Amino acid sequence: MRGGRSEPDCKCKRKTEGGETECVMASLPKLYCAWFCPFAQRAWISLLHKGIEFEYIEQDPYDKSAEWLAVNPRGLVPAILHIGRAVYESQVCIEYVDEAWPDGKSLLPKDAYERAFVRIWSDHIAKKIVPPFYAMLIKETEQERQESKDALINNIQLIMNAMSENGPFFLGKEFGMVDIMLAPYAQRIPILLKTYRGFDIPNNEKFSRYYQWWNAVKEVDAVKKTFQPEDNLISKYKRYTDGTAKTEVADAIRQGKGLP
Ligand code: GSH
Repeated sequence: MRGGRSEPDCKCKRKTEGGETECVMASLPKLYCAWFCPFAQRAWISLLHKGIEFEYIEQDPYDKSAEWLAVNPRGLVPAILHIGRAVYESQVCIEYVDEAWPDGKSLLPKDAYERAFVRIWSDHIAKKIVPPFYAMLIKETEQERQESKDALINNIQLIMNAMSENGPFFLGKEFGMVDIMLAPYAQRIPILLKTYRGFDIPNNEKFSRYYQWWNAVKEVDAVKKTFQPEDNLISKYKRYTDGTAKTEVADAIRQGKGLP
């Protein structure tokens, strides 16, 4: 168990003045996560950053058991089970966590335009950064990988240009949704793309705002707590580079379809 309480899903009853109540563990939100998954990492960071007590459940997302599909009919991590109802899709999870626990730190700004701005750039990450990241690992020809690399660099430059001028985070002083959306990939680029494709975002004047951003994000407590040993990630992602990955993401990239 990481991140939340370590006790098992407890069904015990306690006597209180008002009568019998269920143990607090039964009512804690549950995060269904997989240690290696960048999408799940977003939900994990959100819960940690908001300071919410939760139960971490390591879920094998490739085991499409009836029990798992009952939590998330799409069979993907992450999912958050809260008050008997499941929320899934990483982007939705970030917004849900922010809205269901409105106290304390906010992951999205209050202003309607700024919220829209955050969603526009979250969408950019989902559609323009995540696909070329995976394509660089999965595509078999040098030419396809080069095209993905060009797209990745270009689309990182676009988001970098949209970052607040003084930073360090996307919107400025507050860490939030766009930072959470991008962090798992910013973490994996210098580990996975460097190891398997000899690529990293150039650390030069042109990308200085990107590195200012990443140097701040990787020091945020909630982000740091989700980091896994680099060697474990490298081993886990090998299957993407040798054609053996049987995942929905790998299938979508191979078939040139949108990601799940
Ligand atoms: N759009 C989903 C999200 O943003 O939450 C994607 C989640 C996703 O693809 N998760 C992967 C998964 O559950 C693990 S990294 N894969 C199961 C499978 O491919 O069968």
